[in-house]
Amino acid sequence: MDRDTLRRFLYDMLLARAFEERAAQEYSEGNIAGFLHLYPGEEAVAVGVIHATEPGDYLVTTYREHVHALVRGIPAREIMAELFGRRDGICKGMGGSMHLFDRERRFMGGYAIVGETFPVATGIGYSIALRQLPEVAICFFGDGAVNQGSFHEALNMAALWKLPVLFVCENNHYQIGTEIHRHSAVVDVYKRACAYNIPAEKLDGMDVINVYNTTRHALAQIRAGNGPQLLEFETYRFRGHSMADPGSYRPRSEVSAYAERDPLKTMIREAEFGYPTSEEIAAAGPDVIAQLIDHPSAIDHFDAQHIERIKQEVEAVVDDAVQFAQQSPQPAMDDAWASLYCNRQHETLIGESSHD
Ligand SMILES: Cc1ncc(C[n+]2csc(CCOP(=O)(O)OP(=O)(O)O)c2C)c(N)n1
Ligand SMILES: [Mg+2]
Repeated sequence: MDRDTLRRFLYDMLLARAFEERAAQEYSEGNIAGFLHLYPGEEAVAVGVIHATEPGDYLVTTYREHVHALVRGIPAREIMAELFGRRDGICKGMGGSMHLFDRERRFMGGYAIVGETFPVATGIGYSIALRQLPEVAICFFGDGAVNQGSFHEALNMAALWKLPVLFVCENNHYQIGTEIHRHSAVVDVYKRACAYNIPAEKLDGMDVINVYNTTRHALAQIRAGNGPQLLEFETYRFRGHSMADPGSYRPRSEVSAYAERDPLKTMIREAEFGYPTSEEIAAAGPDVIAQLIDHPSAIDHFDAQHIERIKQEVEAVVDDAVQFAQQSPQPAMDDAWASLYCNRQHETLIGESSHD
Protein backbone atom coordinates (compact mmCIF):
# COMPACT_ATOMS: atom_id res chain seq x y z
CA MET A 1 0.00 0.00 0.00
CA ASP A 2 1.48 3.37 -0.99
CA ARG A 3 1.90 6.34 1.31
CA ASP A 4 -0.83 8.49 -0.30
CA THR A 5 -3.44 5.76 0.03
CA LEU A 6 -2.48 5.15 3.63
CA ARG A 7 -2.74 8.86 4.36
CA ARG A 8 -6.19 9.02 2.77
CA PHE A 9 -7.39 6.12 4.92
CA LEU A 10 -5.97 7.72 8.03
CA TYR A 11 -7.52 11.09 7.20
CA ASP A 12 -10.95 9.60 6.47
CA MET A 13 -10.95 7.42 9.60
CA LEU A 14 -10.04 10.39 11.79
CA LEU A 15 -12.51 12.69 10.02
CA ALA A 16 -15.26 10.09 10.41
CA ARG A 17 -14.72 9.82 14.16
CA ALA A 18 -14.43 13.58 14.68
CA PHE A 19 -17.53 14.30 12.59
CA GLU A 20 -19.69 11.78 14.42
CA GLU A 21 -18.54 12.80 17.90
CA ARG A 22 -19.27 16.43 17.04
CA ALA A 23 -22.71 15.48 15.68
CA ALA A 24 -23.42 13.80 19.04
CA GLN A 25 -22.45 17.00 20.84
CA GLU A 26 -24.59 19.17 18.55
CA TYR A 27 -27.53 16.82 19.08
CA SER A 28 -27.15 17.08 22.86
CA GLU A 29 -27.17 20.87 22.54
CA GLY A 30 -30.44 20.76 20.60
CA ASN A 31 -29.01 21.77 17.23
CA ILE A 32 -29.95 18.50 15.53
CA ALA A 33 -33.47 17.09 15.85
CA GLY A 34 -35.04 13.70 15.13
CA PHE A 35 -33.10 10.46 15.19
CA LEU A 36 -29.33 10.36 14.97
CA HIS A 37 -27.54 7.03 14.42
CA LEU A 38 -23.78 7.29 14.75
CA TYR A 39 -20.90 5.20 13.39
CA PRO A 40 -17.95 5.30 15.86
CA GLY A 41 -16.37 1.86 15.99
CA GLU A 42 -17.50 0.89 12.49
CA GLU A 43 -15.37 3.35 10.47
CA ALA A 44 -13.09 0.72 8.94
CA VAL A 45 -16.02 -0.79 7.02
CA ALA A 46 -17.21 2.33 5.18
CA VAL A 47 -13.69 3.68 4.65
CA GLY A 48 -12.25 0.36 3.40
CA VAL A 49 -15.20 -0.58 1.19
CA ILE A 50 -15.76 2.82 -0.40
CA HIS A 51 -12.07 3.39 -1.12
CA ALA A 52 -12.10 0.11 -3.02
CA THR A 53 -14.93 1.33 -5.31
CA GLU A 54 -14.70 3.37 -8.52
CA PRO A 55 -16.46 6.75 -8.77
CA GLY A 56 -18.89 5.16 -11.27
CA ASP A 57 -20.10 2.60 -8.71
CA TYR A 58 -23.38 3.28 -6.91
CA LEU A 59 -23.73 3.24 -3.12
CA VAL A 60 -26.95 2.37 -1.30
CA THR A 61 -26.76 2.66 2.48
CA THR A 62 -28.83 2.60 5.64
CA TYR A 63 -29.69 5.40 8.07
CA ARG A 64 -26.23 5.06 9.72
CA GLU A 65 -24.63 6.68 6.70
CA HIS A 66 -22.91 10.01 7.44
CA VAL A 67 -19.47 8.43 7.17
CA HIS A 68 -20.30 6.67 3.89
CA ALA A 69 -21.33 10.06 2.49
CA LEU A 70 -18.14 11.72 3.73
CA VAL A 71 -15.90 9.03 2.22
CA ARG A 72 -17.80 9.25 -1.08
CA GLY A 73 -16.78 12.90 -1.17
CA ILE A 74 -19.87 14.82 -0.06
CA PRO A 75 -18.42 17.86 1.76
CA ALA A 76 -18.65 17.73 5.57
CA ARG A 77 -20.35 21.14 5.43
CA GLU A 78 -23.26 19.86 3.36
CA ILE A 79 -23.73 16.77 5.51
CA MET A 80 -23.66 18.74 8.76
CA ALA A 81 -26.08 21.33 7.33
CA GLU A 82 -28.42 18.46 6.38
CA LEU A 83 -28.23 17.10 9.94
CA PHE A 84 -29.15 20.59 11.16
CA GLY A 85 -32.11 20.59 8.71
CA ARG A 86 -30.80 23.66 6.87
CA ARG A 87 -31.21 24.87 3.33
CA ASP A 88 -27.55 24.35 2.35
CA GLY A 89 -27.65 20.69 3.30
CA ILE A 90 -27.04 18.08 0.61
CA CYS A 91 -30.84 17.53 0.41
CA LYS A 92 -31.69 21.16 1.12
CA GLY A 93 -32.49 20.30 4.73
CA MET A 94 -35.45 18.09 3.86
CA GLY A 95 -33.87 14.66 4.22
CA GLY A 96 -32.09 14.92 7.55
CA SER A 97 -29.64 12.48 9.07
CA MET A 98 -31.18 9.29 7.70
CA HIS A 99 -31.82 10.37 4.11
CA LEU A 100 -28.61 11.75 2.67
CA PHE A 101 -28.67 11.52 -1.14
CA ASP A 102 -26.40 12.82 -3.89
CA ARG A 103 -27.13 11.70 -7.41
CA GLU A 104 -24.00 13.39 -8.81
CA ARG A 105 -21.72 11.28 -6.63
CA ARG A 106 -23.89 8.20 -7.12
CA PHE A 107 -24.73 8.16 -3.44
CA MET A 108 -28.24 6.73 -3.85
CA GLY A 109 -29.36 7.14 -0.23
CA GLY A 110 -29.64 6.75 3.10
CA TYR A 111 -32.72 4.54 3.81
CA ALA A 112 -34.53 4.43 7.15
CA ILE A 113 -36.49 1.26 6.55
CA VAL A 114 -34.61 -1.86 7.55
CA GLY A 115 -34.08 -4.06 4.46
CA GLU A 116 -34.88 -1.23 2.07
CA THR A 117 -31.41 -1.14 0.54
CA PHE A 118 -31.72 -4.62 -1.04
CA PRO A 119 -34.31 -3.97 -3.75
CA VAL A 120 -32.90 -0.52 -4.51
CA ALA A 121 -29.36 -1.82 -5.04
CA THR A 122 -30.61 -4.85 -6.98
CA GLY A 123 -32.64 -2.59 -9.26
CA ILE A 124 -29.56 -0.46 -9.88
CA GLY A 125 -27.58 -3.63 -10.57
CA TYR A 126 -30.23 -4.67 -13.10
CA SER A 127 -30.01 -1.30 -14.79
CA ILE A 128 -26.19 -1.57 -15.00
CA ALA A 129 -26.39 -5.13 -16.38
CA LEU A 130 -28.93 -4.14 -19.04
CA ARG A 131 -26.57 -1.47 -20.32
CA GLN A 132 -23.51 -3.73 -19.92
CA LEU A 133 -21.54 -1.11 -18.01
CA PRO A 134 -18.48 -1.89 -15.88
CA GLU A 135 -20.13 -0.55 -12.73
CA VAL A 136 -21.23 -2.14 -9.47
CA ALA A 137 -23.99 -1.34 -6.97
CA ILE A 138 -22.79 -1.56 -3.37
CA CYS A 139 -25.56 -2.51 -0.94
CA PHE A 140 -24.83 -1.84 2.75
CA PHE A 141 -27.08 -3.46 5.36
CA GLY A 142 -27.05 -4.36 9.04
CA ASP A 143 -27.15 -7.76 10.72
CA GLY A 144 -30.73 -6.92 11.73
CA ALA A 145 -31.92 -6.73 8.13
CA VAL A 146 -31.41 -10.36 7.15
CA ASN A 147 -34.84 -11.64 8.17
CA GLN A 148 -36.63 -9.19 5.90
CA GLY A 149 -38.19 -10.81 2.84
CA SER A 150 -36.46 -8.20 0.68
CA PHE A 151 -33.06 -9.73 1.59
CA HIS A 152 -34.03 -13.12 0.17
CA GLU A 153 -35.89 -11.78 -2.84
CA ALA A 154 -33.02 -9.50 -3.81
CA LEU A 155 -30.28 -12.10 -3.32
CA ASN A 156 -32.18 -14.64 -5.37
CA MET A 157 -32.81 -12.21 -8.21
CA ALA A 158 -29.25 -10.83 -8.18
CA ALA A 159 -27.79 -14.35 -8.34
CA LEU A 160 -30.22 -15.61 -10.97
CA TRP A 161 -29.47 -12.72 -13.30
CA LYS A 162 -25.76 -12.42 -12.31
CA LEU A 163 -26.22 -8.79 -11.39
CA PRO A 164 -23.22 -6.63 -10.46
CA VAL A 165 -24.11 -6.10 -6.82
CA LEU A 166 -21.83 -6.29 -3.79
CA PHE A 167 -23.84 -6.94 -0.62
CA VAL A 168 -21.97 -5.61 2.41
CA CYS A 169 -23.17 -6.63 5.86
CA GLU A 170 -22.09 -4.31 8.66
CA ASN A 171 -22.44 -6.87 11.41
CA ASN A 172 -22.21 -4.87 14.64
CA HIS A 173 -23.93 -7.78 16.49
CA TYR A 174 -27.04 -5.83 17.46
CA GLN A 175 -30.27 -4.67 15.91
CA ILE A 176 -31.09 -1.99 18.43
CA GLY A 177 -30.90 -4.06 21.67
CA THR A 178 -31.38 -7.51 20.12
CA GLU A 179 -28.35 -9.67 19.51
CA ILE A 180 -28.29 -11.72 16.35
CA HIS A 181 -28.62 -15.10 18.12
CA ARG A 182 -32.00 -13.96 19.48
CA HIS A 183 -33.52 -13.22 16.08
CA SER A 184 -31.69 -15.43 13.61
CA ALA A 185 -31.45 -19.20 13.41
CA VAL A 186 -28.18 -18.74 11.53
CA VAL A 187 -25.81 -16.36 13.28
CA ASP A 188 -23.23 -16.16 10.50
CA VAL A 189 -24.84 -13.87 7.95
CA TYR A 190 -22.50 -14.97 5.14
CA LYS A 191 -23.80 -18.55 5.34
CA ARG A 192 -27.22 -17.40 4.16
CA ALA A 193 -25.74 -16.42 0.80
CA CYS A 194 -25.00 -20.06 -0.10
CA ALA A 195 -28.76 -20.61 -0.42
CA TYR A 196 -28.53 -18.42 -3.51
CA ASN A 197 -25.15 -19.63 -4.79
CA ILE A 198 -23.55 -16.31 -3.96
CA PRO A 199 -19.87 -16.39 -2.93
CA ALA A 200 -19.58 -14.96 0.57
CA GLU A 201 -17.05 -14.47 3.36
CA LYS A 202 -16.97 -13.33 6.98
CA LEU A 203 -14.14 -10.90 7.68
CA ASP A 204 -12.62 -8.67 10.33
CA GLY A 205 -14.30 -5.29 9.91
CA MET A 206 -12.09 -3.53 12.47
CA ASP A 207 -9.04 -3.37 10.19
CA VAL A 208 -9.43 -0.93 7.31
CA ILE A 209 -6.64 -2.36 5.18
CA ASN A 210 -8.16 -5.82 5.44
CA VAL A 211 -11.58 -4.43 4.48
CA TYR A 212 -10.09 -2.56 1.53
CA ASN A 213 -8.15 -5.53 0.17
CA THR A 214 -11.01 -8.01 0.40
CA THR A 215 -13.47 -5.56 -1.15
CA ARG A 216 -11.12 -4.85 -4.05
CA HIS A 217 -10.86 -8.53 -4.73
CA ALA A 218 -14.66 -9.04 -4.61
CA LEU A 219 -15.29 -6.03 -6.87
CA ALA A 220 -12.84 -7.33 -9.46
CA GLN A 221 -14.72 -10.63 -9.55
CA ILE A 222 -18.06 -8.87 -9.92
CA ARG A 223 -16.78 -6.55 -12.65
CA ALA A 224 -15.50 -9.59 -14.53
CA GLY A 225 -19.14 -10.67 -14.91
CA ASN A 226 -19.26 -13.35 -12.21
CA GLY A 227 -22.41 -12.09 -10.51
CA PRO A 228 -23.00 -10.78 -6.99
CA GLN A 229 -20.93 -11.40 -3.86
CA LEU A 230 -21.59 -10.90 -0.16
CA LEU A 231 -19.06 -9.73 2.42
CA GLU A 232 -19.90 -9.85 6.10
CA PHE A 233 -17.70 -7.51 8.14
CA GLU A 234 -17.67 -8.07 11.87
CA THR A 235 -17.60 -4.76 13.66
CA TYR A 236 -18.98 -2.98 16.73
CA ARG A 237 -20.71 0.29 17.45
CA PHE A 238 -19.23 2.10 20.44
CA ARG A 239 -22.34 4.19 21.05
CA GLY A 240 -25.99 3.18 21.51
CA HIS A 241 -28.22 2.40 18.53
CA SER A 242 -29.15 6.08 18.25
CA MET A 243 -28.70 9.11 20.48
CA ALA A 244 -31.91 8.06 22.24
CA ASP A 245 -30.32 4.76 23.35
CA PRO A 246 -27.69 4.54 26.12
CA GLY A 247 -26.89 0.96 24.99
CA SER A 248 -27.04 -0.35 28.56
CA TYR A 249 -28.11 -3.86 27.42
CA ARG A 250 -24.49 -4.65 26.52
CA PRO A 251 -22.12 -6.04 29.15
CA ARG A 252 -19.32 -3.62 30.06
CA SER A 253 -16.72 -6.31 29.47
CA GLU A 254 -17.94 -6.67 25.88
CA VAL A 255 -17.82 -2.94 25.21
CA SER A 256 -14.33 -2.61 26.65
CA ALA A 257 -13.05 -5.66 24.75
CA TYR A 258 -14.12 -4.06 21.48
CA ALA A 259 -12.72 -0.68 22.56
CA GLU A 260 -9.35 -2.42 22.70
CA ARG A 261 -9.82 -3.27 19.03
CA ASP A 262 -10.78 0.30 18.07
CA PRO A 263 -10.28 0.50 14.27
CA LEU A 264 -8.71 3.93 14.70
CA LYS A 265 -5.98 2.54 16.95
CA THR A 266 -5.32 -0.27 14.48
CA MET A 267 -5.11 2.19 11.62
CA ILE A 268 -2.70 4.45 13.49
CA ARG A 269 -0.52 1.49 14.39
CA GLU A 270 -0.47 0.42 10.77
CA ALA A 271 0.34 3.93 9.59
CA GLU A 272 3.15 4.34 12.12
CA PHE A 273 4.84 1.03 11.61
CA GLY A 274 3.49 0.04 8.23
CA TYR A 275 3.46 -3.69 8.42
CA PRO A 276 3.41 -5.11 4.94
CA THR A 277 0.26 -6.50 3.41
CA SER A 278 -0.08 -10.21 2.74
CA GLU A 279 0.25 -9.42 -0.99
CA GLU A 280 3.57 -7.68 -0.35
CA ILE A 281 4.83 -10.61 1.69
CA ALA A 282 3.78 -13.02 -1.06
CA ALA A 283 5.44 -10.85 -3.71
CA ALA A 284 8.68 -10.76 -1.72
CA GLY A 285 9.11 -14.51 -2.23
CA PRO A 286 12.24 -16.02 -0.71
CA ASP A 287 13.57 -12.56 0.11
CA VAL A 288 10.79 -11.95 2.57
CA ILE A 289 13.09 -11.20 5.54
CA ALA A 290 15.05 -8.56 3.65
CA GLN A 291 11.84 -7.07 2.40
CA LEU A 292 10.41 -6.85 5.91
CA ILE A 293 13.52 -5.11 7.18
CA ASP A 294 13.44 -2.59 4.32
CA HIS A 295 9.72 -2.08 4.50
CA PRO A 296 9.26 0.82 6.94
CA SER A 297 11.90 3.01 5.30
CA ALA A 298 10.76 2.12 1.77
CA ILE A 299 7.17 3.08 2.45
CA ASP A 300 8.12 6.10 4.57
CA HIS A 301 5.50 5.76 7.23
CA PHE A 302 4.01 8.42 9.45
CA ASP A 303 5.38 9.62 12.73
CA ALA A 304 3.29 10.72 15.71
CA GLN A 305 3.61 14.42 14.81
CA HIS A 306 2.27 13.82 11.33
CA ILE A 307 -0.71 11.96 12.78
CA GLU A 308 -1.30 14.82 15.21
CA ARG A 309 -1.33 17.27 12.27
CA ILE A 310 -3.99 15.18 10.49
CA LYS A 311 -6.08 15.21 13.69
CA GLN A 312 -5.90 19.01 13.75
CA GLU A 313 -6.82 19.16 10.06
CA VAL A 314 -9.96 17.09 10.55
CA GLU A 315 -10.99 19.06 13.66
CA ALA A 316 -10.78 22.24 11.56
CA VAL A 317 -12.97 20.64 8.85
CA VAL A 318 -15.58 19.70 11.44
CA ASP A 319 -15.53 23.16 13.11
CA ASP A 320 -16.01 24.73 9.71
CA ALA A 321 -18.89 22.33 8.92
CA VAL A 322 -20.71 23.28 12.13
CA GLN A 323 -20.24 27.00 11.50
CA PHE A 324 -21.52 26.57 7.95
CA ALA A 325 -24.57 24.66 9.21
CA GLN A 326 -25.33 27.26 11.89
CA GLN A 327 -25.22 30.09 9.37
CA SER A 328 -27.38 28.34 6.79
CA PRO A 329 -31.07 29.40 6.74
CA GLN A 330 -33.99 27.12 7.58
CA PRO A 331 -35.83 25.85 4.48
CA ALA A 332 -39.00 27.80 3.65
CA MET A 333 -42.44 26.32 2.95
CA ASP A 334 -41.92 27.02 -0.77
CA ASP A 335 -38.82 24.82 -0.75
CA ALA A 336 -40.95 21.90 0.43
CA TRP A 337 -43.37 22.39 -2.47
CA ALA A 338 -40.51 22.73 -4.95
CA SER A 339 -39.12 19.39 -3.85
CA LEU A 340 -42.29 17.39 -4.46
CA TYR A 341 -41.34 14.92 -7.14
CA CYS A 342 -43.59 14.47 -10.13
CA ASN A 343 -41.05 13.88 -12.91
CA ARG A 344 -42.53 16.37 -15.37
CA GLN A 345 -39.54 16.03 -17.68
CA HIS A 346 -39.58 12.23 -17.63
CA GLU A 347 -35.97 12.18 -16.50
CA THR A 348 -34.29 8.96 -15.50
CA LEU A 349 -32.42 8.80 -12.23
CA ILE A 350 -29.65 6.64 -13.64
CA GLY A 351 -28.20 7.99 -16.88
CA GLU A 352 -27.22 6.34 -20.14
CA SER A 353 -23.47 6.34 -19.68
CA SER A 354 -21.04 6.21 -16.81
CA HIS A 355 -20.50 9.96 -17.29
CA ASP A 356 -24.06 11.21 -16.93
C1 LIG B 1 -38.96 -2.46 8.44
C2 LIG B 1 -38.47 -1.82 9.70
N1 LIG B 1 -38.72 -2.42 10.87
C3 LIG B 1 -38.28 -1.86 12.03
C4 LIG B 1 -37.57 -0.68 12.00
C5 LIG B 1 -37.06 -0.08 13.30
N2 LIG B 1 -35.60 -0.21 13.32
C6 LIG B 1 -34.81 0.83 13.03
S1 LIG B 1 -33.20 0.42 13.10
C7 LIG B 1 -33.52 -1.15 13.54
C8 LIG B 1 -32.40 -2.11 13.80
C9 LIG B 1 -31.62 -2.52 12.59
O1 LIG B 1 -30.44 -3.15 12.99
P1 LIG B 1 -29.30 -3.48 11.98
O2 LIG B 1 -29.88 -3.85 10.66
O3 LIG B 1 -28.42 -4.48 12.62
O4 LIG B 1 -28.53 -2.10 11.75
P2 LIG B 1 -27.69 -1.26 12.81
O5 LIG B 1 -28.62 -0.26 13.40
O6 LIG B 1 -27.12 -2.18 13.79
O7 LIG B 1 -26.64 -0.56 11.98
C10 LIG B 1 -34.89 -1.36 13.65
C11 LIG B 1 -35.51 -2.64 14.04
C12 LIG B 1 -37.36 -0.07 10.75
N3 LIG B 1 -36.71 1.08 10.64
N4 LIG B 1 -37.79 -0.67 9.61
MG1 LIG C 1 -26.67 -4.20 13.63
